[in-house]
Amino acid sequence: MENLVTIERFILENQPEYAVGDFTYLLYDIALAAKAISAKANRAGLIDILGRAGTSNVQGEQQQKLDIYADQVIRRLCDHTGRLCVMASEENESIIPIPEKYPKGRYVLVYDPLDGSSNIDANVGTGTIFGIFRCKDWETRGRLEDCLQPGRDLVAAGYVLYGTSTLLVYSTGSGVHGFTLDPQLGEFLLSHKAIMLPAQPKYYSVNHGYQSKWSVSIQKYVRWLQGRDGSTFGLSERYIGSLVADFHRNLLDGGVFFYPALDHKPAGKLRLLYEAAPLAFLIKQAGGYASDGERAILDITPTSLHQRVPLFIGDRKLVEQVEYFNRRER
Ligand code: AHM
Ligand code: MG
Repeated sequence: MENLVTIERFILENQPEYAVGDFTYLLYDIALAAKAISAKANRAGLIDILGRAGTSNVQGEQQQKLDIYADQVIRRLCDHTGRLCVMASEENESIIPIPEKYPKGRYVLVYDPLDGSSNIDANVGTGTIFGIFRCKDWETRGRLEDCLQPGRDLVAAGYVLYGTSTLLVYSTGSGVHGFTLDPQLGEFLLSHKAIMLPAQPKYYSVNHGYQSKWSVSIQKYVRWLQGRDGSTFGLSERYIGSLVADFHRNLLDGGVFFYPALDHKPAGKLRLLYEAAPLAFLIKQAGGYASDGERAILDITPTSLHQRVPLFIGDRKLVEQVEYFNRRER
């Protein structure tokens, strides 16, 4: 039997030198939040049934939406620990300050608490995405500027996939590592060490329903991915419509995921801070690349919290090819 390595032990043994203490515990906090969200997500249908059959209407209790629950769990596990100076979440219009009654820490947490939550009712996988920056100014309590940092300044990023099993994947800048939650032990165990993209990509992932809203260069790019117009590829298509699940599959099997600009959504749909930048950090660690179609996602400094960005992410040569098509059409 192989040695079992818990996420706690792995983080402790592999933490970067600067990260002794607070940073390590912050990753534990996120792992704990992931367990709580996973427990709730696994009971999503049941909770609804119990709520309807039981007391919720009579006592006036409202079942919380799972994405609101996920947001609150992360916030409450992280706001009082003295490890953070500020947080920002896709579910909150403004930054989430650390209350004055709690000590202020050195890190900034940005997160999408439950990405793809519209898929829950269909029992399709969802995910949490997170990124960690350093505070810009250690003297003051966190401000908006602390959150508006480019992806290249991330010190860690990761995601949790609530799928057939619950998986936490993260990087602190030295490889991408995955841990599967053993529901009986209640522990995340190392299951995917040092994940690298395979040399041969297999899939491209895009919502074809919007084809009529794509630019000319995206139309050409997709034909190229399909092996038409003289290209040598011929990739298969897979699209779940849940970013973490689509990203994770392509990370293991190789390929490219993209959510381009559309005629009616010129900046695409996905958010730079909570979705694109953390995943761009991870894909770089796995040997890949992420772009907005013209430049590296990691080089874009957000100007607002909920800024959207076109996203092309995965195998480097596939992502660079869309930059080439875009340049040619300009
Ligand atoms: P959300 O943050 O509101 O959950 O939206 C993001 C999700 C992603 O998980 C997924 O890649 C995308 O929306 C799918 O959008 P579409 O249905 O337009 O293809
Ligand atoms: Mg989202």
